[in-house]
Amino acid sequence: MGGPEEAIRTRLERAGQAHLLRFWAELEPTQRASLRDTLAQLDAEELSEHCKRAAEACAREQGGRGQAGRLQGNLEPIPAEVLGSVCRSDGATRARWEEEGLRQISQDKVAVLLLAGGQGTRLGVPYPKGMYDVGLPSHKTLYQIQAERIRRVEQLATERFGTQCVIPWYIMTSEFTLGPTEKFFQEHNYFHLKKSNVIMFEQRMLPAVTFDGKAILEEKGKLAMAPDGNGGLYRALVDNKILEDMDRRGIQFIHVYCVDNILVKMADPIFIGFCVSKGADCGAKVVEKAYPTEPVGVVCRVDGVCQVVEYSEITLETAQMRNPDGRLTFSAGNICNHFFTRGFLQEIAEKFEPQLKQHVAIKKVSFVDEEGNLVKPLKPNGIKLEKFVFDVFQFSKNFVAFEVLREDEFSPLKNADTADKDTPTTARQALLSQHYRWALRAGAIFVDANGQRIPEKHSLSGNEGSPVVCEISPLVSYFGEGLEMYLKAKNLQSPFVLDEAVMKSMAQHE
Ligand code: UD2
Repeated sequence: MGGPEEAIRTRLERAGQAHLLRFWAELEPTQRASLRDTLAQLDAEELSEHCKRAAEACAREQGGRGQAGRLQGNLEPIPAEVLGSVCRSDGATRARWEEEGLRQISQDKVAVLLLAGGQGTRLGVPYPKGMYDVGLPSHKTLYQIQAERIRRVEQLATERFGTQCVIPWYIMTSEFTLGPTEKFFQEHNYFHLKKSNVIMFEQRMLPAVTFDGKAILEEKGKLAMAPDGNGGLYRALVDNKILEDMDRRGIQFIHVYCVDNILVKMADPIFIGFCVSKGADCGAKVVEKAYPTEPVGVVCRVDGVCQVVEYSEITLETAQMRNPDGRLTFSAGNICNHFFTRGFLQEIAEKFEPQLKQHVAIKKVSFVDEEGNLVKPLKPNGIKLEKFVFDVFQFSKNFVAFEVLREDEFSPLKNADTADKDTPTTARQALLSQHYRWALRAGAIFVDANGQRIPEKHSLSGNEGSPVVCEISPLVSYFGEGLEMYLKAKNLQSPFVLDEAVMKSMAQHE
Protein backbone atom coordinates (compact mmCIF):
# COMPACT_ATOMS: atom_id res chain seq x y z
CA MET A 1 0.00 0.00 0.00
CA GLY A 2 1.41 3.36 -0.95
CA GLY A 3 0.35 6.84 -2.07
CA PRO A 4 -3.18 7.79 -1.10
CA GLU A 5 -3.65 4.42 0.68
CA GLU A 6 -0.76 5.21 2.96
CA ALA A 7 -2.43 8.45 3.89
CA ILE A 8 -5.65 6.59 4.72
CA ARG A 9 -3.73 4.08 6.85
CA THR A 10 -2.07 6.87 8.79
CA ARG A 11 -5.41 8.54 9.39
CA LEU A 12 -7.00 5.27 10.51
CA GLU A 13 -4.12 4.54 12.85
CA ARG A 14 -4.60 7.97 14.41
CA ALA A 15 -8.28 7.13 14.88
CA GLY A 16 -7.48 3.72 16.40
CA GLN A 17 -9.19 1.99 13.46
CA ALA A 18 -6.29 0.47 11.51
CA HIS A 19 -7.96 -2.97 11.74
CA LEU A 20 -10.24 -1.85 8.91
CA LEU A 21 -7.36 -2.46 6.51
CA ARG A 22 -6.59 -5.94 7.88
CA PHE A 23 -7.60 -7.68 4.64
CA TRP A 24 -6.34 -4.99 2.24
CA ALA A 25 -3.79 -7.29 0.62
CA GLU A 26 -6.49 -9.84 -0.29
CA LEU A 27 -8.94 -7.40 -1.84
CA GLU A 28 -9.76 -7.19 -5.54
CA PRO A 29 -9.15 -3.79 -7.16
CA THR A 30 -12.89 -2.98 -7.18
CA GLN A 31 -13.22 -3.90 -3.49
CA ARG A 32 -10.21 -1.76 -2.69
CA ALA A 33 -11.66 1.16 -4.59
CA SER A 34 -14.95 0.91 -2.78
CA LEU A 35 -13.37 0.58 0.67
CA ARG A 36 -11.11 3.52 -0.14
CA ASP A 37 -14.16 5.58 -1.13
CA THR A 38 -15.98 4.80 2.11
CA LEU A 39 -12.95 5.54 4.22
CA ALA A 40 -12.15 8.72 2.33
CA GLN A 41 -15.62 10.03 3.20
CA LEU A 42 -15.05 9.41 6.88
CA ASP A 43 -13.04 12.11 8.49
CA ALA A 44 -10.49 10.50 10.87
CA GLU A 45 -11.31 12.83 13.74
CA GLU A 46 -15.03 12.32 13.27
CA LEU A 47 -14.65 8.56 12.99
CA SER A 48 -12.60 8.36 16.14
CA GLU A 49 -15.04 10.67 17.94
CA HIS A 50 -17.99 8.61 16.67
CA CYS A 51 -16.51 5.31 17.84
CA LYS A 52 -15.62 6.79 21.22
CA ARG A 53 -19.07 8.32 21.64
CA ALA A 54 -20.80 5.08 20.66
CA ALA A 55 -18.82 3.03 23.17
CA GLU A 56 -19.36 5.58 25.94
CA ALA A 57 -23.08 5.96 25.25
CA CYS A 58 -23.44 2.21 25.25
CA ALA A 59 -21.55 1.83 28.53
CA ARG A 60 -23.77 4.51 30.08
CA GLU A 61 -26.88 2.80 28.82
CA GLN A 62 -25.79 -0.60 30.02
CA GLY A 63 -24.44 0.84 33.25
CA GLY A 64 -27.91 0.95 34.69
CA ARG A 65 -31.39 2.15 34.45
CA GLY A 66 -30.31 5.27 36.38
CA GLN A 67 -30.83 7.57 33.44
CA ALA A 68 -34.32 6.36 32.69
CA GLY A 69 -35.16 6.58 36.36
CA ARG A 70 -34.02 10.20 36.49
CA LEU A 71 -36.04 10.96 33.40
CA GLN A 72 -39.13 9.45 34.92
CA GLY A 73 -39.00 11.79 37.95
CA ASN A 74 -39.18 14.81 35.69
CA LEU A 75 -41.84 13.67 33.26
CA GLU A 76 -45.23 15.33 33.05
CA PRO A 77 -48.00 15.04 30.52
CA ILE A 78 -48.22 17.92 28.01
CA PRO A 79 -50.27 20.82 29.31
CA ALA A 80 -53.80 21.25 27.96
CA GLU A 81 -53.02 24.67 26.46
CA VAL A 82 -50.63 23.25 23.85
CA LEU A 83 -52.91 20.35 22.93
CA GLY A 84 -55.53 20.74 20.19
CA SER A 85 -57.88 17.96 19.31
CA VAL A 86 -59.84 16.97 16.28
CA CYS A 87 -62.52 15.25 18.33
CA ARG A 88 -62.79 17.75 21.16
CA SER A 89 -63.30 20.72 18.82
CA ASP A 90 -66.60 21.71 17.20
CA GLY A 91 -67.39 21.46 13.51
CA ALA A 92 -67.06 25.21 12.93
CA THR A 93 -63.57 25.30 14.45
CA ARG A 94 -62.45 22.31 12.41
CA ALA A 95 -63.85 23.96 9.28
CA ARG A 96 -61.88 27.13 10.09
CA TRP A 97 -58.64 25.17 10.51
CA GLU A 98 -59.28 23.30 7.30
CA GLU A 99 -59.96 26.53 5.42
CA GLU A 100 -56.70 27.98 6.73
CA GLY A 101 -54.74 24.88 5.73
CA LEU A 102 -56.24 24.82 2.24
CA ARG A 103 -55.50 28.52 1.87
CA GLN A 104 -51.82 27.95 2.64
CA ILE A 105 -51.75 25.02 0.22
CA SER A 106 -53.45 27.07 -2.50
CA GLN A 107 -50.72 29.69 -2.12
CA ASP A 108 -47.97 27.07 -2.67
CA LYS A 109 -46.67 27.50 0.85
CA VAL A 110 -46.96 23.87 1.99
CA ALA A 111 -44.65 20.92 1.29
CA VAL A 112 -44.65 17.34 2.49
CA LEU A 113 -41.47 15.55 3.49
CA LEU A 114 -41.32 11.79 3.70
CA LEU A 115 -38.81 10.03 5.93
CA ALA A 116 -37.99 6.94 3.91
CA GLY A 117 -34.41 6.07 4.72
CA GLY A 118 -35.18 3.29 7.20
CA GLN A 119 -34.31 -0.31 6.49
CA GLY A 120 -37.68 -1.74 7.51
CA THR A 121 -35.97 -4.66 9.24
CA ARG A 122 -39.06 -5.71 11.16
CA LEU A 123 -41.18 -6.05 8.02
CA GLY A 124 -38.39 -8.09 6.48
CA VAL A 125 -38.74 -7.23 2.78
CA PRO A 126 -35.66 -6.54 0.68
CA TYR A 127 -37.09 -3.35 -0.85
CA PRO A 128 -38.22 0.03 0.55
CA LYS A 129 -41.40 -0.12 2.63
CA GLY A 130 -43.16 2.46 0.47
CA MET A 131 -43.16 -0.10 -2.36
CA TYR A 132 -45.19 -2.52 -0.26
CA ASP A 133 -48.61 -3.68 -1.46
CA VAL A 134 -50.76 -4.59 1.54
CA GLY A 135 -53.24 -6.49 -0.64
CA LEU A 136 -55.96 -3.93 -1.30
CA PRO A 137 -58.29 -4.77 -4.20
CA SER A 138 -56.48 -2.08 -6.26
CA HIS A 139 -53.05 -3.41 -5.19
CA LYS A 140 -51.85 0.13 -4.70
CA THR A 141 -48.56 0.49 -2.85
CA LEU A 142 -48.01 2.90 0.04
CA TYR A 143 -46.15 5.26 -2.31
CA GLN A 144 -49.03 5.29 -4.78
CA ILE A 145 -51.61 5.96 -2.06
CA GLN A 146 -49.50 8.85 -0.80
CA ALA A 147 -48.97 10.31 -4.27
CA GLU A 148 -52.70 10.19 -4.97
CA ARG A 149 -53.53 11.91 -1.68
CA ILE A 150 -51.17 14.74 -2.64
CA ARG A 151 -52.94 15.11 -5.99
CA ARG A 152 -56.37 15.13 -4.38
CA VAL A 153 -55.56 17.65 -1.66
CA GLU A 154 -54.00 19.96 -4.28
CA GLN A 155 -57.26 19.67 -6.17
CA LEU A 156 -59.32 20.48 -3.05
CA ALA A 157 -57.26 23.62 -2.42
CA THR A 158 -57.64 24.64 -6.06
CA GLU A 159 -61.42 24.13 -5.94
CA ARG A 160 -61.72 26.14 -2.74
CA PHE A 161 -59.51 29.08 -3.73
CA GLY A 162 -59.53 28.98 -7.51
CA THR A 163 -55.75 28.87 -8.00
CA GLN A 164 -53.62 26.05 -9.36
CA CYS A 165 -51.17 24.88 -6.72
CA VAL A 166 -48.39 22.42 -6.05
CA ILE A 167 -47.37 20.55 -2.92
CA PRO A 168 -43.73 19.54 -3.47
CA TRP A 169 -42.92 16.08 -2.16
CA TYR A 170 -39.47 15.80 -0.56
CA ILE A 171 -38.37 12.23 0.05
CA MET A 172 -35.44 11.49 2.33
CA THR A 173 -33.85 8.19 1.39
CA SER A 174 -30.66 6.42 2.38
CA GLU A 175 -28.02 4.40 0.58
CA PHE A 176 -30.39 1.42 1.00
CA THR A 177 -33.51 3.04 -0.37
CA LEU A 178 -32.52 5.75 -2.87
CA GLY A 179 -31.84 3.55 -5.92
CA PRO A 180 -34.93 1.33 -5.70
CA THR A 181 -37.19 4.26 -4.77
CA GLU A 182 -36.03 6.31 -7.75
CA LYS A 183 -36.46 3.35 -10.08
CA PHE A 184 -39.94 2.62 -8.72
CA PHE A 185 -41.09 6.20 -9.22
CA GLN A 186 -39.66 6.26 -12.76
CA GLU A 187 -41.38 2.99 -13.63
CA HIS A 188 -44.68 4.40 -12.36
CA ASN A 189 -44.28 7.73 -14.10
CA TYR A 190 -44.09 9.48 -10.72
CA PHE A 191 -47.73 8.52 -10.22
CA HIS A 192 -48.66 11.44 -12.48
CA LEU A 193 -46.98 14.01 -10.30
CA LYS A 194 -44.51 16.30 -12.03
CA LYS A 195 -41.05 14.81 -11.65
CA SER A 196 -39.60 18.22 -10.73
CA ASN A 197 -41.96 18.35 -7.73
CA VAL A 198 -40.73 15.04 -6.32
CA ILE A 199 -37.36 15.74 -4.77
CA MET A 200 -35.40 12.76 -3.48
CA PHE A 201 -32.30 13.20 -1.36
CA GLU A 202 -30.05 11.00 0.72
CA GLN A 203 -29.26 10.96 4.41
CA ARG A 204 -25.82 10.04 5.76
CA MET A 205 -24.64 6.65 6.92
CA LEU A 206 -22.63 5.93 10.06
CA PRO A 207 -20.39 2.97 10.88
CA ALA A 208 -21.63 0.37 13.35
CA VAL A 209 -19.18 0.01 16.22
CA THR A 210 -18.22 -2.74 18.69
CA PHE A 211 -18.70 -2.25 22.42
CA ASP A 212 -15.03 -1.30 22.69
CA GLY A 213 -15.28 1.38 20.06
CA LYS A 214 -14.02 -0.31 16.86
CA ALA A 215 -15.81 0.12 13.54
CA ILE A 216 -17.05 -3.24 12.24
CA LEU A 217 -16.11 -4.89 8.94
CA GLU A 218 -19.12 -6.77 7.59
CA GLU A 219 -17.07 -8.02 4.67
CA LYS A 220 -13.32 -8.01 4.18
CA GLY A 221 -13.60 -4.82 2.19
CA LYS A 222 -16.79 -3.33 3.55
CA LEU A 223 -17.72 -1.47 6.71
CA ALA A 224 -21.04 -2.20 8.42
CA MET A 225 -22.89 1.08 7.98
CA ALA A 226 -26.40 2.19 8.90
CA PRO A 227 -28.42 5.33 8.23
CA ASP A 228 -27.98 7.98 10.92
CA GLY A 229 -31.60 7.81 12.12
CA ASN A 230 -34.60 9.81 10.97
CA GLY A 231 -33.12 12.80 12.82
CA GLY A 232 -30.40 12.58 10.16
CA LEU A 233 -32.95 14.73 8.32
CA TYR A 234 -31.44 17.94 9.61
CA ARG A 235 -27.94 17.24 8.29
CA ALA A 236 -29.38 15.89 5.07
CA LEU A 237 -31.35 19.12 4.54
CA VAL A 238 -28.05 21.00 4.61
CA ASP A 239 -25.99 18.44 2.66
CA ASN A 240 -28.52 18.47 -0.16
CA LYS A 241 -29.46 22.16 -0.10
CA ILE A 242 -33.10 21.30 0.48
CA LEU A 243 -33.86 24.41 2.54
CA GLU A 244 -32.65 26.54 -0.37
CA ASP A 245 -34.96 24.61 -2.67
CA MET A 246 -37.86 25.23 -0.29
CA ASP A 247 -36.98 28.89 -0.09
CA ARG A 248 -36.93 29.19 -3.90
CA ARG A 249 -40.39 27.66 -4.07
CA GLY A 250 -41.76 29.90 -1.31
CA ILE A 251 -42.48 27.00 1.04
CA GLN A 252 -43.23 28.07 4.59
CA PHE A 253 -44.80 25.02 6.21
CA ILE A 254 -43.62 21.43 6.05
CA HIS A 255 -45.50 18.29 7.01
CA VAL A 256 -42.93 15.61 7.85
CA TYR A 257 -44.17 12.03 8.14
CA CYS A 258 -43.01 8.42 8.16
CA VAL A 259 -43.55 6.03 5.33
CA ASP A 260 -45.52 3.23 6.89
CA ASN A 261 -48.80 4.70 8.11
CA ILE A 262 -51.38 3.68 5.52
CA LEU A 263 -53.86 6.27 6.83
CA VAL A 264 -51.47 9.25 6.68
CA LYS A 265 -53.19 12.50 5.65
CA MET A 266 -50.62 14.10 3.42
CA ALA A 267 -50.41 17.88 4.03
CA ASP A 268 -53.48 17.53 6.25
CA PRO A 269 -55.22 20.92 5.92
CA ILE A 270 -56.78 20.65 9.39
CA PHE A 271 -53.43 19.96 11.07
CA ILE A 272 -51.64 22.63 9.02
CA GLY A 273 -54.47 25.11 9.66
CA PHE A 274 -54.42 24.36 13.40
CA CYS A 275 -50.64 24.84 13.66
CA VAL A 276 -50.66 28.00 11.52
CA SER A 277 -53.53 29.57 13.44
CA LYS A 278 -51.72 28.89 16.73
CA GLY A 279 -48.59 30.54 15.35
CA ALA A 280 -46.65 27.33 16.02
CA ASP A 281 -43.15 26.77 14.68
CA CYS A 282 -43.27 23.06 15.45
CA GLY A 283 -46.09 20.58 16.02
CA ALA A 284 -46.82 16.89 16.41
CA LYS A 285 -49.89 14.79 15.75
CA VAL A 286 -50.70 12.33 18.47
CA VAL A 287 -53.20 9.54 19.07
CA GLU A 288 -54.23 8.14 22.41
CA LYS A 289 -51.84 5.30 23.21
CA ALA A 290 -53.59 1.96 22.93
CA TYR A 291 -51.64 0.07 25.61
CA PRO A 292 -48.61 0.84 27.79
CA THR A 293 -46.01 -0.97 25.68
CA GLU A 294 -47.30 0.19 22.29
CA PRO A 295 -44.20 1.04 20.21
CA VAL A 296 -44.88 4.77 19.86
CA GLY A 297 -43.05 7.58 21.63
CA VAL A 298 -44.98 9.74 24.09
CA VAL A 299 -45.18 13.48 23.71
CA CYS A 300 -44.70 14.91 27.20
CA ARG A 301 -42.74 17.47 29.18
CA VAL A 302 -39.31 16.63 30.53
CA ASP A 303 -38.07 19.24 33.01
CA GLY A 304 -40.75 21.59 31.72
CA VAL A 305 -39.80 21.23 28.04
CA CYS A 306 -42.03 19.50 25.46
CA GLN A 307 -40.31 16.46 24.04
CA VAL A 308 -40.92 12.90 22.92
CA VAL A 309 -39.74 10.05 25.10
CA GLU A 310 -39.27 7.13 22.73
CA TYR A 311 -40.87 3.77 23.46
CA SER A 312 -37.46 2.15 23.68
CA GLU A 313 -36.38 4.61 26.39
CA ILE A 314 -39.39 4.98 28.67
CA THR A 315 -39.49 2.81 31.80
CA LEU A 316 -42.29 0.28 32.02
CA GLU A 317 -43.34 1.82 35.28
CA THR A 318 -43.85 5.23 33.68
CA ALA A 319 -45.54 3.77 30.61
CA GLN A 320 -48.02 1.97 32.87
CA MET A 321 -48.98 4.96 35.02
CA ARG A 322 -52.70 5.69 34.98
CA ASN A 323 -54.92 8.61 36.01
CA PRO A 324 -57.77 8.07 38.47
CA ASP A 325 -60.14 7.67 35.48
CA GLY A 326 -58.07 4.69 34.31
CA ARG A 327 -56.52 6.40 31.28
CA LEU A 328 -52.79 6.23 30.72
CA THR A 329 -51.06 9.26 32.22
CA PHE A 330 -48.64 9.41 29.30
CA SER A 331 -51.17 8.83 26.58
CA ALA A 332 -50.12 11.27 23.83
CA GLY A 333 -48.74 8.72 21.37
CA ASN A 334 -46.39 10.12 18.74
CA ILE A 335 -47.33 8.99 15.23
CA CYS A 336 -44.36 10.55 13.45
CA ASN A 337 -46.40 13.30 11.79
CA HIS A 338 -44.74 16.62 12.40
CA PHE A 339 -45.29 20.22 11.41
CA PHE A 340 -42.37 22.61 11.00
CA THR A 341 -42.02 26.10 9.68
CA ARG A 342 -39.15 26.52 7.24
CA GLY A 343 -37.67 29.13 9.58
CA PHE A 344 -37.59 26.58 12.40
CA LEU A 345 -35.87 23.98 10.20
CA GLN A 346 -33.36 26.60 9.15
CA GLU A 347 -32.58 27.42 12.76
CA ILE A 348 -32.14 23.74 13.64
CA ALA A 349 -29.88 23.15 10.67
CA GLU A 350 -27.74 26.21 11.35
CA LYS A 351 -27.64 26.20 15.12
CA PHE A 352 -28.98 23.25 17.05
CA GLU A 353 -28.27 20.11 15.01
CA PRO A 354 -24.98 19.30 16.77
CA GLN A 355 -26.83 19.34 20.10
CA LEU A 356 -29.29 16.60 19.12
CA LYS A 357 -29.00 13.54 21.29
CA GLN A 358 -27.33 10.42 19.89
CA HIS A 359 -29.54 7.46 20.72
CA VAL A 360 -27.97 4.07 21.10
CA ALA A 361 -29.33 1.00 19.38
CA ILE A 362 -27.62 -2.26 20.28
CA LYS A 363 -27.97 -4.71 17.42
CA LYS A 364 -26.66 -7.95 16.02
CA VAL A 365 -24.21 -6.94 13.32
CA SER A 366 -22.65 -9.60 11.08
CA PHE A 367 -18.88 -9.28 10.87
CA VAL A 368 -15.72 -10.94 9.56
CA ASP A 369 -13.50 -12.31 12.29
CA GLU A 370 -9.72 -12.03 12.37
CA GLU A 371 -9.35 -15.07 10.12
CA GLY A 372 -11.74 -13.56 7.62
CA ASN A 373 -14.73 -15.83 8.36
CA LEU A 374 -18.19 -14.34 8.25
CA VAL A 375 -19.86 -14.51 11.66
CA LYS A 376 -23.56 -14.02 12.27
CA PRO A 377 -23.67 -13.25 15.98
CA LEU A 378 -26.37 -14.77 18.18
CA LYS A 379 -26.13 -11.96 20.70
CA PRO A 380 -26.07 -8.21 20.04
CA ASN A 381 -22.48 -7.15 19.39
CA GLY A 382 -22.73 -3.77 17.73
CA ILE A 383 -23.76 -0.23 18.48
CA LYS A 384 -25.58 2.00 16.06
CA LEU A 385 -26.03 5.66 16.86
CA GLU A 386 -29.16 7.38 15.63
CA LYS A 387 -30.68 10.82 15.89
CA PHE A 388 -34.44 11.12 16.18
CA VAL A 389 -36.52 13.53 14.12
CA PHE A 390 -38.56 14.69 17.12
CA ASP A 391 -35.57 15.65 19.27
CA VAL A 392 -35.81 19.18 17.89
CA PHE A 393 -39.06 19.89 19.75
CA GLN A 394 -37.09 21.20 22.71
CA PHE A 395 -35.85 24.10 20.57
CA SER A 396 -39.33 25.22 19.57
CA LYS A 397 -40.57 28.61 20.76
CA ASN A 398 -44.18 27.65 20.24
CA PHE A 399 -44.80 23.91 20.23
CA VAL A 400 -48.28 22.44 19.77
CA ALA A 401 -49.64 18.91 19.73
CA PHE A 402 -52.76 17.86 17.88
CA GLU A 403 -54.74 14.81 18.86
CA VAL A 404 -56.44 12.83 16.11
CA LEU A 405 -58.47 9.64 16.02
CA ARG A 406 -56.48 6.48 15.63
CA GLU A 407 -59.05 4.72 13.46
CA ASP A 408 -58.98 7.67 11.06
CA GLU A 409 -55.30 8.44 10.95
CA PHE A 410 -52.96 5.78 12.29
CA SER A 411 -52.32 2.25 11.20
CA PRO A 412 -48.60 1.63 10.73
CA LEU A 413 -47.07 -1.21 8.79
CA LYS A 414 -44.17 -2.42 10.92
CA ASN A 415 -44.25 -6.22 11.01
CA ALA A 416 -44.80 -9.18 8.73
CA ASP A 417 -48.11 -11.02 8.92
CA THR A 418 -46.65 -13.52 11.39
CA ALA A 419 -47.06 -10.82 14.08
CA ASP A 420 -50.45 -9.86 15.45
CA LYS A 421 -50.07 -6.10 15.34
CA ASP A 422 -49.11 -3.47 12.77
CA THR A 423 -49.03 -5.94 9.88
CA PRO A 424 -50.10 -5.85 6.21
CA THR A 425 -53.43 -7.36 7.31
CA THR A 426 -54.12 -4.80 10.03
CA ALA A 427 -53.12 -1.93 7.70
CA ARG A 428 -55.37 -3.23 4.92
CA GLN A 429 -58.29 -3.71 7.32
CA ALA A 430 -57.85 -0.25 8.81
CA LEU A 431 -58.05 1.35 5.37
CA LEU A 432 -60.99 -0.76 4.18
CA SER A 433 -62.91 -0.14 7.44
CA GLN A 434 -62.38 3.57 7.06
CA HIS A 435 -63.62 3.55 3.47
CA TYR A 436 -66.63 1.46 4.48
CA ARG A 437 -67.48 4.04 7.17
CA TRP A 438 -67.14 6.84 4.60
CA ALA A 439 -69.44 5.00 2.19
CA LEU A 440 -72.08 4.46 4.88
CA ARG A 441 -71.86 8.10 5.89
CA ALA A 442 -72.44 9.06 2.26
CA GLY A 443 -75.62 6.97 2.26
CA ALA A 444 -74.45 3.81 0.46
CA ILE A 445 -76.34 0.55 1.04
CA PHE A 446 -74.37 -2.68 0.86
CA VAL A 447 -76.28 -5.71 -0.38
CA ASP A 448 -75.36 -9.35 -0.86
CA ALA A 449 -75.63 -11.31 -4.11
CA ASN A 450 -79.39 -11.74 -3.52
CA GLY A 451 -79.94 -8.04 -3.06
CA GLN A 452 -80.38 -8.47 0.72
CA ARG A 453 -79.09 -5.58 2.81
CA ILE A 454 -75.94 -6.45 4.77
CA PRO A 455 -76.33 -5.28 8.40
CA GLU A 456 -74.27 -2.16 8.97
CA LYS A 457 -71.51 -1.78 11.50
CA HIS A 458 -70.96 1.90 12.19
CA SER A 459 -68.74 1.68 15.20
CA LEU A 460 -65.90 -0.19 13.57
CA SER A 461 -62.62 0.82 14.97
CA GLY A 462 -58.97 0.09 14.57
CA ASN A 463 -58.19 -3.25 13.15
CA GLU A 464 -61.63 -4.78 13.23
CA GLY A 465 -62.52 -6.12 9.79
CA SER A 466 -65.50 -4.51 8.05
CA PRO A 467 -68.37 -6.74 6.86
CA VAL A 468 -67.71 -5.79 3.24
CA VAL A 469 -64.73 -4.84 1.11
CA CYS A 470 -64.94 -1.21 0.03
CA GLU A 471 -61.98 0.74 -1.33
CA ILE A 472 -62.17 4.37 -2.38
CA SER A 473 -59.38 5.85 -4.45
CA PRO A 474 -57.64 8.86 -2.88
CA LEU A 475 -58.16 10.51 -6.28
CA VAL A 476 -61.91 10.42 -5.60
CA SER A 477 -61.87 11.36 -1.91
CA TYR A 478 -59.11 12.55 0.38
CA PHE A 479 -60.89 12.08 3.68
CA GLY A 480 -64.45 10.98 2.95
CA GLU A 481 -65.56 14.21 1.29
CA GLY A 482 -67.65 14.46 -1.88
CA LEU A 483 -68.98 10.89 -1.91
CA GLU A 484 -72.73 11.50 -1.60
CA MET A 485 -73.15 12.30 -5.26
CA TYR A 486 -71.89 8.84 -6.20
CA LEU A 487 -73.03 6.73 -3.30
CA LYS A 488 -76.19 8.14 -1.74
CA ALA A 489 -78.95 5.51 -1.67
CA LYS A 490 -76.93 3.31 -4.06
CA ASN A 491 -77.03 -0.46 -3.63
CA LEU A 492 -73.46 -1.68 -3.71
CA GLN A 493 -72.03 -5.19 -3.74
CA SER A 494 -68.82 -6.22 -2.08
CA PRO A 495 -66.06 -6.00 -3.20
CA PHE A 496 -66.69 -2.43 -4.24
CA VAL A 497 -63.93 -0.20 -5.58
CA LEU A 498 -64.61 3.45 -6.26
CA ASP A 499 -61.88 4.78 -8.52
CA GLU A 500 -61.83 7.51 -11.14
CA ALA A 501 -63.25 5.26 -13.87
CA VAL A 502 -66.15 4.03 -11.71
CA MET A 503 -66.74 7.60 -10.57
CA LYS A 504 -67.05 8.81 -14.18
CA SER A 505 -69.41 6.02 -15.15
CA MET A 506 -71.55 6.60 -12.03
CA ALA A 507 -71.70 10.31 -12.82
CA GLN A 508 -72.84 9.52 -16.40
CA HIS A 509 -75.69 7.36 -15.15
CA GLU A 510 -77.07 10.14 -12.99
C1 UD2 B 1 -41.37 5.91 14.93
C2 UD2 B 1 -41.27 6.98 16.00
C3 UD2 B 1 -42.12 6.55 17.18
C4 UD2 B 1 -43.55 6.39 16.72
C5 UD2 B 1 -43.63 5.39 15.58
C6 UD2 B 1 -45.03 5.37 15.00
C7 UD2 B 1 -39.09 8.02 15.71
C8 UD2 B 1 -37.66 8.06 16.11
N1 UD2 B 1 -39.86 7.13 16.35
O1 UD2 B 1 -40.85 4.72 15.54
O2 UD2 B 1 -42.06 7.50 18.23
O3 UD2 B 1 -44.04 7.63 16.32
O4 UD2 B 1 -42.71 5.74 14.51
O5 UD2 B 1 -45.13 4.56 13.90
O6 UD2 B 1 -39.52 8.82 14.87
N2 UD2 B 1 -36.22 6.49 8.92
C9 UD2 B 1 -35.36 7.19 8.12
N3 UD2 B 1 -34.02 7.07 8.37
C10 UD2 B 1 -33.51 6.32 9.38
C11 UD2 B 1 -34.41 5.60 10.20
C12 UD2 B 1 -35.76 5.71 9.95
O7 UD2 B 1 -35.78 7.89 7.20
O8 UD2 B 1 -32.30 6.30 9.55
C13 UD2 B 1 -37.67 6.61 8.65
C14 UD2 B 1 -38.31 5.29 8.32
O9 UD2 B 1 -38.15 5.00 6.94
C15 UD2 B 1 -39.75 5.54 8.74
C16 UD2 B 1 -39.62 6.53 9.90
O10 UD2 B 1 -38.32 7.09 9.82
O11 UD2 B 1 -40.49 6.16 7.70
C17 UD2 B 1 -39.83 5.87 11.25
O12 UD2 B 1 -38.82 4.91 11.41
P1 UD2 B 1 -39.03 3.55 12.19
O13 UD2 B 1 -40.07 2.73 11.53
O14 UD2 B 1 -37.72 2.97 12.44
O15 UD2 B 1 -39.60 4.14 13.54
P2 UD2 B 1 -40.33 3.42 14.72
O16 UD2 B 1 -41.49 2.64 14.29
O17 UD2 B 1 -39.32 2.75 15.56
